[in-house]
Amino acid sequence: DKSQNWILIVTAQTPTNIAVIKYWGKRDETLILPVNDSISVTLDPNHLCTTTTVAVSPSFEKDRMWLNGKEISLSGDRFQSCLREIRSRASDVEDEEKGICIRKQDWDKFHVHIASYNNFPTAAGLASSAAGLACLVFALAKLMNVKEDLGQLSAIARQGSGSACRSLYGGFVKWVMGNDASGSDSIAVQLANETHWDDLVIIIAVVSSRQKETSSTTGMRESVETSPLLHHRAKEVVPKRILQMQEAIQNRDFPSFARLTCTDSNQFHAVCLDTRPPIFYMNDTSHRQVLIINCIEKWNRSEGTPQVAYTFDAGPNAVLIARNRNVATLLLQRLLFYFPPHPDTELNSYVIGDKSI
Ligand code: 2P0
Repeated sequence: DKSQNWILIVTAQTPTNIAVIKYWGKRDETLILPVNDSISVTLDPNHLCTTTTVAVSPSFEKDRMWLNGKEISLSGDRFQSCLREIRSRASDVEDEEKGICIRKQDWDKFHVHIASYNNFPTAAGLASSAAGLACLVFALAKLMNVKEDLGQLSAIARQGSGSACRSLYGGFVKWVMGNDASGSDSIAVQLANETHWDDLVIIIAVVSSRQKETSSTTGMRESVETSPLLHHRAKEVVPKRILQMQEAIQNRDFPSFARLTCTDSNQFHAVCLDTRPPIFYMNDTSHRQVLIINCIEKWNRSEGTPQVAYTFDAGPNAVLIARNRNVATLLLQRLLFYFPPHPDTELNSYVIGDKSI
């Protein structure tokens, strides 16, 4: 049957992002609405990113997805929410040459195939849902000719994974928590684009490639339920910090940026420790993390002004942000001194933002 014989394909690429003011805790688990605003920096797309190809064809019998070449289930609520939200906003798609015409109301009758690849080793413990879900939503939106702007798409990506909403923009991005119960105002906004502060060099030190023991979703649920510090943080601390961070980014004020980034990472881990039972994201390799934190704290004090910021997510890997290329070179030298290359060592460095270092 000739009318079955076409396929429409879209490919998109999305980098991951690193929070400098952390998201930790939801007020609505289904819609993924956070208890506080967060701010992140989106990495250079040449480094840690996801590439996703989505296709539609009348010959596809069901929705299917492959991750790094292996088929995975699409039955989860979060995937289904994203697919449903995108489908409901689809527009007409016509391609006269190929004889393709899909009417807006007919998108429900078509199935999609999705193939997603991460360009970084999944085993390195850096696999992040952020890039993946953002890329999926963006590629599907293009395929189905969704007219919504990036902010509205970010509200859909958010329902796939909270931090994913921030990966739709480059540069510095704020995820506004919003007030509305529907989540329509819980969206990402770009604070500054990728050229605004391009002196910064981000180095990710892979301290351990082990999978984390507590998933972020479970961890933050337990923190919301049991940590008094989380509620104090969300209400009293983060709102002020968000304003200060926005100002630091606007003014490219590295000392303030570094102080806020390090303090917020430490408070996020303090919330984890304040959770019952406590969550130790820095536990299994804590001596290395303490070494890295001490090394940077000492260095920053000895220079009289911060040179490097550190931040740790829900895993042991260190994300280090150097104020410029020269500092990044010195930082790599110091990292290599403390963690000399050895077949047994797990420390590798990914240099983001400047391939030549
Ligand atoms: C962040 N993290 O702001 C924080 C800092 C980890 C520590 O966002 O349940 O994978 O899918 O919304 O987005 C990790 O949480 O959790 C995260 P869900 P997500 O980057």
